[in-house]
Amino acid sequence: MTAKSFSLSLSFSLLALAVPVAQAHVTLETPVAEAGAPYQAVFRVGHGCNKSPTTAITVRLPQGFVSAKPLPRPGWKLDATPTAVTWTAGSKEAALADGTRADFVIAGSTTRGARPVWFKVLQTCEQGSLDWADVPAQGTSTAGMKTPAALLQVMDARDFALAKALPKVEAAWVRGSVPGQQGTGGFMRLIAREPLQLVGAATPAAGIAEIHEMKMEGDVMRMRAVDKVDLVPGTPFELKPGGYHLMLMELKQPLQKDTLVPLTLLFRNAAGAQLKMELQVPVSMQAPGAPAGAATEPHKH
Ligand SMILES: [Cu+2]
Repeated sequence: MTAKSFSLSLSFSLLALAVPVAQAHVTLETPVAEAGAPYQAVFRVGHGCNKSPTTAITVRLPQGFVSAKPLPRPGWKLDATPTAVTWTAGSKEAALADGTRADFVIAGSTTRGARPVWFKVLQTCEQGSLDWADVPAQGTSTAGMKTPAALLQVMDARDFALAKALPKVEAAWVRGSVPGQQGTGGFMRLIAREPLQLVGAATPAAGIAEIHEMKMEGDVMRMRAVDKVDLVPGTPFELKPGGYHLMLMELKQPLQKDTLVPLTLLFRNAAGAQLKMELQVPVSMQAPGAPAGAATEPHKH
């Protein structure tokens, strides 16, 4: 077998991985795991309940995740039963202010067999609570759900190896659009773990999704479609207004602020295998973390 035919046979392997990006949700730091292997569940909490500080986190332990050993958190009380783990802030000072990112960790193992495992997480705040417990009737898309459970994709060894190759996604957003607007942009930071190429994008929200590059040529800003961009391991690649971006055209309807848009990214690895990553990207009028009211360049096509 020649090297070429080897890479061709690999090019048909396709992996879909859903990665939630919405910042307000309770998510798993690493949403993929190998079946029948140790897995450290790191629950990431970044927001309170409507700005109210978080005072307790309860994780219901799902089937498919065993030998759970929660890690204590300084200043918080830990209660563990065979079915749930609760951390409770020991004082007002220990409570998590809205916008403070914190991790709650449970070491354990996955059981055998590839499947989605949903962790339901109750977030209790000084005022109110949020129960991150919505699970789709089928599939793994949490699009449109207000309080989705945290999803862990448990996969066999081969798929897991591919999934680990997918880049990390940070600060993803799609710019909202108004009625009649044909196109908009998608932005994020991609951090590759191994050499990869971003080779395409797709979304049910738009007829066409392309990778675009924006560049000054003399005094003129020009935009053109590119068929691939190289991602260098460890070097953040920015898709941002005024630079490389995802262009969504033939929008099927206006994209409303604070909704989620399903977005699929296609990558190719060094062996020629195609990897597919499915994201739920928040719609916003500005980059996440930008000061309120900060003017970002309108995306013109
Ligand atoms: Cu564009």
